[in-house]
Amino acid sequence: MFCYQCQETARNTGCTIQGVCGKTATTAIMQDLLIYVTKGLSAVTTQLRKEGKNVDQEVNHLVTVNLFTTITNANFDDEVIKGRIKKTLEVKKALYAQVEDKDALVKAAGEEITDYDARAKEVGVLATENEDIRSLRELITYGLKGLAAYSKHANALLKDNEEVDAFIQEALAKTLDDSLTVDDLVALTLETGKYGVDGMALLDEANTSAYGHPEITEVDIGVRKNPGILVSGHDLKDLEMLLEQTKGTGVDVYTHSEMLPAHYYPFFKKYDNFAGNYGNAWWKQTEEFESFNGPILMTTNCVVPPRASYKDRLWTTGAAGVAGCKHIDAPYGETKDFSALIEQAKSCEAPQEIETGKIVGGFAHNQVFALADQVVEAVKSGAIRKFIVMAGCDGRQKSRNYYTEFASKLPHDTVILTAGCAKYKYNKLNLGDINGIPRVLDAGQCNDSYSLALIALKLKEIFNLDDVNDLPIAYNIAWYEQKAVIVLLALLYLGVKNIHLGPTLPAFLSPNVANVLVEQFGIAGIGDVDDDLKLLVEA
Ligand code: FS2
Ligand code: SF4
Repeated sequence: MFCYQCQETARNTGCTIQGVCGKTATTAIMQDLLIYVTKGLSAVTTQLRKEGKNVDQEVNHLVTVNLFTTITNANFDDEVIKGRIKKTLEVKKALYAQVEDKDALVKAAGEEITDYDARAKEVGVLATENEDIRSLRELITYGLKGLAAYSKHANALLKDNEEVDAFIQEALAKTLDDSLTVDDLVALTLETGKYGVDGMALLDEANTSAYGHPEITEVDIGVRKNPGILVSGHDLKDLEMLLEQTKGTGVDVYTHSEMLPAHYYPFFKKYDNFAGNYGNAWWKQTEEFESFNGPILMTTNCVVPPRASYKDRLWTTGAAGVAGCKHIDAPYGETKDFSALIEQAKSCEAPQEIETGKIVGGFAHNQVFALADQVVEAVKSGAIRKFIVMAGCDGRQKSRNYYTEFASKLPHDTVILTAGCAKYKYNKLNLGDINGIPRVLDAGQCNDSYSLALIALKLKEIFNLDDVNDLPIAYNIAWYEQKAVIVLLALLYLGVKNIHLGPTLPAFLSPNVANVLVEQFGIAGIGDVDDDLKLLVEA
């Protein structure tokens, strides 16, 4: 196996024996094959569109779920992955027959595969020999994985954007096209960022039209006395179905990690049993799932392969999967039946309290625009000197304590704008407020980085600036998995420069590709906290 798609990749070069994430070599190569056949299918659908034929929505959904399945910490179930490969090959074969100009297609489009193991070993990342082409192909593929995840959440709320799906497939097909040069692929990388913005806008529209606009909310981080179900991952539709089905059962529902922002939506406030947030970012789950005592529903990544002590309480849905854990699913638009999970909860003890108190969030674009006068006044008077965007992901590595230290040492006239699970590094530090504006403004999940971009664009308009980079905003972003890649590409597309990215730069950037990002966009890594504070705050 060879995988270097996430920030925790071994020695910051690549996982080769097994994943630091817990992915086995068998799972890794099956995921490579799933990506390969999905690219082949995408070549077919792209050609069909060129020939003026329609591609069914189910095919678009197959592509996005396939990509999502291979995101870091999403799926550890080989049988599920093999089943997806089989299904994809079948759909591809049927559609291939409809293509008129078969000569226009890459080999993968017409390829039939029977020996999965043998072929899987040949189609991984290292199959591309030129390291710059490989780097760009992977950068694009990872961005598309993130985009597919966001699309999938919108699709669950019955919102689709055919242009985004067509782009995902066209770009996937292009990563198999040997005629494309480094320059072509750099251009395709930026185009991926454009569709990243569209995909996040689609999800924002899907979430806010279903659940209302996030608003300032205090979220309890303690526990109640009833048995509970813990929901993690990013899928709000799953949460809605679970809350509906637990009404009046005496079972409380708590959020974990990236599900925390669900509390900010007006719609979910009507559920009396929606108790609060339990625990921290994804990587602390092995301890926190144990002490939670009740069932846990993983709606997406980030899953850590479970300890035996709570494995029978871990359930998955959607793209998430763990061999040996129960999985509940239903087609988009249909209700998932969580009754077995709820029954299990009733027989469990209430969660063990690990923290008490409250955290505040809900600062997505609509809420911040409502506070615009206050914010603008604070900037004009000098009460707020600078905003620091510290969105992104959290992770296990000790080097990420940098972000806690950075946040705690920020001068008192600065405000952190955040989204994603990166916030757990500083959202319980009680950093205070500036004239009533909290110093940590949490917009929501990683996809709500879109809100941060809208806020920046709004401030640019209010302050009548030509360039978003002239705003008093600095970017110190933490990344871990591939959704952070699409967020990064989206910010680059919007013209944001000088983003600091850490705790390490992606291993999949070859020196030449990293140079392009440095020269064209001023991308930089992180350094010493005190030096970076000077660089980001004083500059
Ligand atoms: Fe965090 Fe994991 Fe959100 Fe990432 S919970 S690193 O999936 O997408 O952020
Ligand atoms: Fe390694 Fe990350 Fe790939 Fe897992 S996802 S195998 S940790 S690079």
